Amino acid sequence: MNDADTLFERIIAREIPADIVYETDTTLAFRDIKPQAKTHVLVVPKQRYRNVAELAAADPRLLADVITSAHKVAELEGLTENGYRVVFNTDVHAGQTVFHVHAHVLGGEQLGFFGR
Ligand code: IU
Repeated sequence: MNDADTLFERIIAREIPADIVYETDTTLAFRDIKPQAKTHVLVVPKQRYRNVAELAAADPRLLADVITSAHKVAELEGLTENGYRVVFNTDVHAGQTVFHVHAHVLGGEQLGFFGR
């Protein structure tokens, strides 16, 4: 990975503040600064991969950690009774803007369908 650092490395390093809701040895979860649902938390692996496909290919256990942390966040945020959504935007058409893989955990209200 030789792109410039993203903001997420600086959040992981505690160089810039974030509203952190959960942390493990390998992952960090913090609230999205521009929430798209009543509850909107991002889960990132502390090690940087550009997107979920690169993470899956390089370290499937770490991808499992991200998903497990996403579910833990859902529990902590009270989302498991009515359900929640996990999204990985991947590259341009999906609108990925931060190239440090992150799972969006969305819920807390009825979500609409999505696409175009
Ligand atoms: P995307 O999947 O790359 O499109 O999502 C990036 C998200 O990161 C987006 O929802 C931003 O609001 C969010 N975000 C943030 O929470 N804190 C930041 O410092 C930055 C982006 I930069």
